[in-house]
Amino acid sequence: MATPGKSPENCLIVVAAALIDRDGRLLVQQRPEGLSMAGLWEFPGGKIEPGETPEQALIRELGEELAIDVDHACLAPACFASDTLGDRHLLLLLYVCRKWRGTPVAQHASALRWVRPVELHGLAMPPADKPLIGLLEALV
Ligand code: 9L3
Ligand code: MG
Repeated sequence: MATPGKSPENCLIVVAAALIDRDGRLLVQQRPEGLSMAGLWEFPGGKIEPGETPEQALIRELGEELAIDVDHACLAPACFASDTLGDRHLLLLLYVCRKWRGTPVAQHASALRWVRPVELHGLAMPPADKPLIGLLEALV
């Protein structure tokens, strides 16, 4: 039986992208003041809105957050991780993307950084993003 406050609807699905440039560096952005987890470095992305597929949501988020244009075919599902937010569960779905149009410019984040996978260990990241570092090191 479902426990109040612990139903599947309480699972928030968030999509994010590991943008990888030609030198094998990854893009992370710093969450701005006023948002939860302010100051932490995350893979860009966000919540899926009603009616969106995960890929549509990620393409929209990358346009809104970085002003880049990504084709659906350039998003490769890579790995996932989870976190607990109060009485909610967060499921983070990470896609790898090596091709986009435009140059990423922070639209909401307080800063962007291109880093080598090994450098991610030295950044303060949201709990859901941390387990993805090792997987990305193997992948890049
Ligand atoms: N979150 C964690 N890692 C990420 C992203 C994009 C998001 N790479 C978490 C932070 C918030 C929640 O997901 O708790 C929703 O994100 P947002 O809509 O506040 O960006
Ligand atoms: Mg976001």
